[in-house]
Amino acid sequence: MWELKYSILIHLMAYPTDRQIAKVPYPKSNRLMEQDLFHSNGNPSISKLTEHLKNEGLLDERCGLRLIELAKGLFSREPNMIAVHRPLTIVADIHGQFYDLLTILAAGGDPANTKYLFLGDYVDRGQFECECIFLLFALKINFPQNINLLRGNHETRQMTKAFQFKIECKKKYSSDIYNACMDTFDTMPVCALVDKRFLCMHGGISPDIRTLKDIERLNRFSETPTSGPLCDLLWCDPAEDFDDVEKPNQPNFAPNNVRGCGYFFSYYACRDFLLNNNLLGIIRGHEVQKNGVRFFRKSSRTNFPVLISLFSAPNYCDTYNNVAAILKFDENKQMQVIHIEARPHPFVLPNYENAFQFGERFILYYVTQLLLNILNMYSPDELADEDGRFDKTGEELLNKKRLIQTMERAYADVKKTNKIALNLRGLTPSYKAYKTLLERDDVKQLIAEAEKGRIKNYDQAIELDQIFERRPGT
Ligand SMILES: [Mn+2]
Repeated sequence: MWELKYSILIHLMAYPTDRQIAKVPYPKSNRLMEQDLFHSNGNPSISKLTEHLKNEGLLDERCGLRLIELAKGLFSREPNMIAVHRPLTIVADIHGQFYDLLTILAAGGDPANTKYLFLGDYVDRGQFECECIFLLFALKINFPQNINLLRGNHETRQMTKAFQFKIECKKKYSSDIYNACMDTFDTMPVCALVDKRFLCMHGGISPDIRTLKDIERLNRFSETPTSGPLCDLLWCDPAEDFDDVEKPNQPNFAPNNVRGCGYFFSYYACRDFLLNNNLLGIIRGHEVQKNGVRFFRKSSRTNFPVLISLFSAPNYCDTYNNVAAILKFDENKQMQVIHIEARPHPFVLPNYENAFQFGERFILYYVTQLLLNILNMYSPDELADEDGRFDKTGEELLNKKRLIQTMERAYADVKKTNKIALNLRGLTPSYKAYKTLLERDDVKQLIAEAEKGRIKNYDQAIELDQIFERRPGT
């Protein structure tokens, strides 16, 4: 009896009735338990998981770890280059945009009877990275033949630490969940061969990879190195003048100074690689596209684009205003582009802070402002002296005022950080990474723009965001 009353009390405390926006549902407060998620056959329930995650619910720690471990077992047994066949839906970068991933799965076909190939970059930038990982891993466990997940350049310790997957794991779960994810990322395959005609990877081709055998020979089971073929597959980009084949002296491979590692590859590098390996085209992700997809120059031999660049995160970083795309290959060798529009998602403060942590910086600033305004009602003479005589209390007040002035300057800075973080939305990585970047001229420009207001269009976003597309520390 007593217990029942107590639980009603908790219930009333947890759910106040006078909410500002009553139609917004409460996040799920219970953690999804192992026995509730997993069927008796050992597979997780996709519908239960999706419903729970969609409502911002978290998983019980053991439940999360079991999903990650089961997926790891499956990836570990796959070759470096997995063979996939039509019909097939190809999806590129997701970047923690869980609510858009749900749109993608609805548009791409039911995973129970549709083959999928994902080109990597499931985490970082967006704010629902754990949700993406749990759902994708659960799909892999249920339909291992249908769900193919390649590794992207963000599925590494270095990137998740500089961006925010590590922070998200620790805020929502624990270091154990983070470390288990990292060990699992180490096991993910890096390439896929579609119908023996299309080679797919996250970044691009490498000067160190001449044949498909070279891919099969790689040892992929480690943190992605900072150079070499494994790094290149995940990091390379097509050259800016890829389609301009008339341009003289184009190198096949040039160091990628935008990313700080990997290469820019040319049309000829791509064409030669395809020719040598009897392939029709390369399909890759890694770079945002305004309309979700870019078809590069066609080969005169095949009349088919040698390279297709795909991007599946709409309104990337809540800032780019881009439309995303997925590719559907049907039985009849037809390729269909499906565009994906961004959909609204729950609001999350930068670095997953709660309103009190975030608001504290504003409050500290306004409190010091208030105190200063009171002290400013008196001149320094008035504070230090009384009737022309030296006064100890006045001297102390003057010292306090100096201290508050220093505090006010510091709090003005952190208040500015708040404002910039809100204006930049998904563009800024963690505060920590952002602080070390503060001194750079291009970053100062970014911040000056962000102070003026929110980044509004695609061109502005892509220009300002370029610094964050680099490998950290390069
Ligand atoms: Mn990428």
